[in-house]
Amino acid sequence: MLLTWTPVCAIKGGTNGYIYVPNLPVKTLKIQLWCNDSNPSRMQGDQTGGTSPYPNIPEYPDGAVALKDFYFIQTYYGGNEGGTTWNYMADCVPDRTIDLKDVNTVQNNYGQSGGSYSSDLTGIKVVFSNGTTGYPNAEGFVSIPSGATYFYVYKDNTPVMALVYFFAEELVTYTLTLNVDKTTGYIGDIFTFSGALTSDGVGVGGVTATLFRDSLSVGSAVTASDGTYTIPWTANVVGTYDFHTEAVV
Ligand SMILES: [Ca+2]
Ligand SMILES: [Ca+2]
Repeated sequence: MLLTWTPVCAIKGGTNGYIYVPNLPVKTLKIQLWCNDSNPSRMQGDQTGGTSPYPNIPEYPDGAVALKDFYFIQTYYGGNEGGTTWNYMADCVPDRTIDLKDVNTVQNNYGQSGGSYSSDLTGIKVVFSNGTTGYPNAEGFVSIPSGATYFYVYKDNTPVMALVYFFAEELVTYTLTLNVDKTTGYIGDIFTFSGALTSDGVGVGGVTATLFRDSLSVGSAVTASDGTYTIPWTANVVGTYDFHTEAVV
């Protein structure tokens, strides 16, 4: 589901980890890459040349600061966020304006190549201007707290230069609960498992919840409109088991 989202814009941060929240209705960010080069500052200004995963934002770093990068930034020279000639990816020293600082950065790093980036988000966190810390989910998404105007990206508490995409969509967090009417019984007894699938506290109906006894599927039910489900299980084995439910939304 998330993979079908189209980003509104992208920003490649500074070596101090700083990135501002665009002055746009964005709700979610995605950490795409971070620079794991031994000298990350030499890759500041590497804004384009690579193959972008999103056609509407063709700029993507390629590990080299070359003519393409220079011309790209030069095209937007003098622009300010919200102006007619503006491109977030050209703001390589992120500060909502494309001025000499951006151009000089590309010039200083011009000719650097072989830079490396990582998409391994282990240890990556985002600290927002309001003090909230966000941790990327498996796909790299982090909710932007309302009112946050900027953030810093860290890897194991060290600031990193990251490429971040911004989305208008809100990140939805699903919760699946499980209860049981009793925890002991005899062969032939019916144990009634129940719970609810919710998204940010609201029930999600029409989704199949599957009950597992250890790793074995032993029953399923479709959630009602309020997200609740009930799965009976008739004890047919002796022993102590762990039960859990799973749902694919
Ligand atoms: Ca480049
Ligand atoms: Ca700038």
